[in-house]
Amino acid sequence: MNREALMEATKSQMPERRWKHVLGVVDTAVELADRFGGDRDKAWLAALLHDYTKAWPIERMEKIIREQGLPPELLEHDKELWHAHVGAWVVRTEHGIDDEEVLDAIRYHTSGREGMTKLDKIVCLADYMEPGRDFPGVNKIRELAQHNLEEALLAGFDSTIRLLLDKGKRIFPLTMLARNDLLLDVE
Ligand code: DGI
Ligand code: FE
Ligand code: FE
Ligand code: FE
Repeated sequence: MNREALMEATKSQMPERRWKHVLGVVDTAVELADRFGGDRDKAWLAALLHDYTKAWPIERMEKIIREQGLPPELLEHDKELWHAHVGAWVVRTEHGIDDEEVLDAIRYHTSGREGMTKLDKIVCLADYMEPGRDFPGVNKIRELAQHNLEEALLAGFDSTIRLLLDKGKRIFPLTMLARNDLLLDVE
């Protein structure tokens, strides 16, 4: 499938507002790949597909998690986490995406994980700081991202963890592992 067709297929999964976000993440991820020596083609592809199932009905995602052997503990955490794992499964199944690095970057773009690859970091950070994003601390993240991939991403996870604490929500263990791991990198 060529780039245009894959873009059309992705656009058709979501409302216009979400598609704008995806295009922002694509541009930002490619920019970050150039800045930090990442693979810009993989960054483009992973960013395009990162929110593929974000707008899908919860029941449709739950069914895939249960029936396709995705981590069952996802079901005990915020539903916001589901689309990342489900998305990786769907783009492999529906579009034959078989680049494991790209699939991992999609799969871990929300939670992060221990030992994030450069591509994981680029996609996750681009998701935090694309031009359409607006939340407390986003400008600080953009500033840090001028020079340091890890410091910027750490600031992103810190803001998410604070938000989850404030809302009294559970924190997915991979997010804590990702955050602790990044902290070792920046010290
Ligand atoms: O899909 P997007 O909205 O573009 O962004 P995302 O995939 O990074 O989802 C972020 C949301 O997930 C954010 O509102 C916080 C929520 N969330 C819920 N539980 C967790 C979590 N995010 C992380 N990193 N870890 C969690 O445990
Ligand atoms: Fe997402
Ligand atoms: Fe994210
Ligand atoms: Fe996103």
